[in-house]
Amino acid sequence: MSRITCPILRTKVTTAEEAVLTIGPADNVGFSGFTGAGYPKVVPRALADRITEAHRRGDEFKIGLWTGASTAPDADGVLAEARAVSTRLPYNSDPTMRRLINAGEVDYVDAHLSHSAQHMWFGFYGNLDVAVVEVTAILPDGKLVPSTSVGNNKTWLDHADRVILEVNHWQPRELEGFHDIYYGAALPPHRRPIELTEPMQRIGEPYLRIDPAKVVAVIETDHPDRNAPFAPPDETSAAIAAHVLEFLRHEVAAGRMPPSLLPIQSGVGNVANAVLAGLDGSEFTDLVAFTEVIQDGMLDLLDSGTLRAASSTSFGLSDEGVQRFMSDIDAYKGRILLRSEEISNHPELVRRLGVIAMNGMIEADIYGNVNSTHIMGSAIMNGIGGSGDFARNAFLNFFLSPSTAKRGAVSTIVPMVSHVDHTEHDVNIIVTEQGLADLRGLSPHDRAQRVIANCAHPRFRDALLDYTERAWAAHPHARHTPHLLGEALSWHERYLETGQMGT
Ligand code: 0RQ
Repeated sequence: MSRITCPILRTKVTTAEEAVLTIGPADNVGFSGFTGAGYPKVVPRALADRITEAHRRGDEFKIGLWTGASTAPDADGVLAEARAVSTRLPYNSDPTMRRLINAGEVDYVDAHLSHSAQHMWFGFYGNLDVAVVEVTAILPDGKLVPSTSVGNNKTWLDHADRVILEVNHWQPRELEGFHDIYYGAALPPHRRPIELTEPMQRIGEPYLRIDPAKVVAVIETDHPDRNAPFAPPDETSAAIAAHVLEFLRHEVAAGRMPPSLLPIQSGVGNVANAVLAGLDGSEFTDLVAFTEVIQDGMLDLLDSGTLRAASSTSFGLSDEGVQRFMSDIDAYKGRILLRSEEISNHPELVRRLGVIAMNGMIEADIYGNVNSTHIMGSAIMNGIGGSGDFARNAFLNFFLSPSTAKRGAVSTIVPMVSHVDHTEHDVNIIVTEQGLADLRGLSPHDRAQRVIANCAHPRFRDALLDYTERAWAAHPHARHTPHLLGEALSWHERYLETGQMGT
């Protein structure tokens, strides 16, 4: 059964090699894709080949590459290898692309994901020349059934001059009905409230709209998403999860949230997955997620009934997770809703719903500032992603990390973070395997004591206390967040020089 039943768009079926001829040097290209789901599978390789060929002839050819979030080695990876990208936004986790960004060869705009669409609408990024969007099917009236992520697809399709569609037969046709695409956004000063008051409320339509006249090519593919495996929770991530759970129980007992909690958001990675696994074995039931990624841990929660339903913008599953989802896809319908990322991460909605945000971090400092993005202050890891959208507007936010990194050489609790993504004003709870620091309502003095006592690894605790006490003593007239400015980042410098933060 054909997946392309729109007569006009049927006539545009072609090959990836033909399609990429419509992409020119210096074009800005908007890809679908978010956490390895729903990205275009064949155009990136064909484009990389075309650009490699142009480079061989001595021609200049680079594109600006915009996405929903991370893609995969066969999208970001092949284009990075071909040196085909001049600018990249708003989030990347591909190691080859990361290397080029850190080498200064690719300009990277690391934006809050909820901002990326509106920054495009405002004109901050320039013109979008081409959108390359994976879909599950094209309906007779030209409407598009989205695939396993929505991300920025609506914005790219609305604003691009030209559109290339990849219709992926690998994606289950039954995905129709899993999406809610909101078409009510307006620019200031004409903005209206977004009328979403329940996490699973539908406020849009199940399909993406497209002007068929803009479609320059339609390609049929049959390729899997990235589907990265998850490590089973180890002792450290299980300990972090246990602290989070104990704290949630404490909050319910204190009457600050109902027994079924408030909508949960969980970031990417193994620690976040371990927290979800912890919830699965717990007494909590009837939870709901208002999040941006559905990873395996969330499927487990949906299967066991711990989670009633999940609103997201994307999947981010392992192979095993995909098999599980596909084999019982009808049972998930109505319990999973995929939205555009400007809605899944919308500050207005996160604040209204009272989301509990749980995200990884690279390091936190004694006063509670959090670095989510940069290694030793300079090298980008992935990007801020949705962590700021959720954390700043959440009812409660957690930042999670082992207390050490690099096989114990690095303390993730430091005197001063080497880059700030989430300021002390935004950060509620810091958790390591050592324990949990609830910073709500505390002064910087008390925050420092609590972070060091509860979260720092014992090997670094005395040095952190010593630093804090000396900073306090050195500034009799500046005792709000006192620092020893010459020493505050010396732990990072020492690591760069010796491979160890400790003395
Ligand atoms: O590097 O593999 O080269 O050794 O950082 O660290 O421990 O594997 O942790 O996968 O949970 O990622 C913050 C990066 C944590 C992630 C971050 C090194 C460490 C390793 C990764 P190696 P781990 P995780 C939803 C929300 C921002 C976006 C976000 C992230 C690598 O959670 O990208 O939250 N968050 N989005 O060795 C030096 C330190 C270090 C360190 C870790 N202090 N110093 N190296 N590492 N801490 C998703 C989206 O928005 C799409």
